[in-house]
Amino acid sequence: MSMPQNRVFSGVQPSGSLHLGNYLGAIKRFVELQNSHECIYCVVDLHAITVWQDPQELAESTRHVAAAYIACGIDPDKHVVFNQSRVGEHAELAWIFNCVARMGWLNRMTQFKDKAGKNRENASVGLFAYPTLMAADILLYRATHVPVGDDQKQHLELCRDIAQKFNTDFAEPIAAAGHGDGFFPLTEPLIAGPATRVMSLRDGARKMSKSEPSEMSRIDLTDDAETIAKKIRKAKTDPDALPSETAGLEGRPEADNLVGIFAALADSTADAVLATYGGGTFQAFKQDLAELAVEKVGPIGAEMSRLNADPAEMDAVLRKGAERARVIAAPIYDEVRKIVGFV
Ligand code: AQP
Repeated sequence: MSMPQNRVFSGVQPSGSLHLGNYLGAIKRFVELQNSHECIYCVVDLHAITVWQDPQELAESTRHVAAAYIACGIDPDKHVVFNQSRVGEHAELAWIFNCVARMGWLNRMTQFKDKAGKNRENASVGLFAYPTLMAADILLYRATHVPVGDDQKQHLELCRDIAQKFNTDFAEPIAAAGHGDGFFPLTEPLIAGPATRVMSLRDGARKMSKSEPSEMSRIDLTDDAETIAKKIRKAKTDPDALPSETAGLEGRPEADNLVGIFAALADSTADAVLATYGGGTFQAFKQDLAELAVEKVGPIGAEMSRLNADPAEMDAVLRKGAERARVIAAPIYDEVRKIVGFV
């Protein structure tokens, strides 16, 4: 079994409505990578239940994320689209990684601290172990690249630490099985572009997030044109004019965020956006940003609504995708079993 050279894995949690941050930070990149890589895109329902999910809503959201993938341009016939819980090896490998990773490593994870908040004693064990399951998702396919938003950078570093420790701990059986350079790759994160961390429209210090109670804080991919325009119009800004260069965005998180969103939607750069809008008012800028967002997000939302009307079709896509995922995962996991010493 040779090491794959350019296999992409990534996932999105079915934990609520997908928003512009999920699109610009992750799914837009997923779409672009289809031309150059073998791609496996997962709806990570096992991750979603690390915080409480209503079972019926979880099932609906799982189909909705699959619909979002397809509506954004992922081709489930050419690449693999499936939901995590259908491939049992994700959880099995995660258990092995729970025994490889160290408590100290997980104790440093900032996402756990943010999500558990002050009530750490009451957080689920699953929320604490979230990053080991994420490492299992990626390494079960020996994926070489993972496109993610900036918030997942630390988890990707942990994934590399786990791969490295597994390769070292089991160096002898790995070499005996003919995997001279180590069994798991040191997977590269792909975090690039002007919108790797899209912030809340109401607070430039907070990440745009599905679980943020205020709907005005995010643009959902299913928002209609009027709602998108209203949210952008009401987005928090400061009283100054837009600067002409990116250095002038320092200390102005809300302006920085809107310029980054514009640049990402226009496939441009913050410098180019400021070359056009620098010195002008937010009012004119927001007007054009709203038009651009409606132009880019509107068709995705319309296609999602069409796909969401046929849940059986989404189930069929996910079922077929899981069968193809298992074909890749099963022989890799069989090797892991032998390496670890499971008979
Ligand atoms: N605000 C964001 N900016 C850029 N990228 C983002 N991502 C999420 N939010 C932003 C990226 O989207 C992918 C899927 O994320 P996820 O659903 O698996 O989990 P998350 O990062 O926890 O997203 P949310 O919206 O904040 O969900 P909740 O509120 O449920 O925790 C990832 O690649 C992520 O980086």
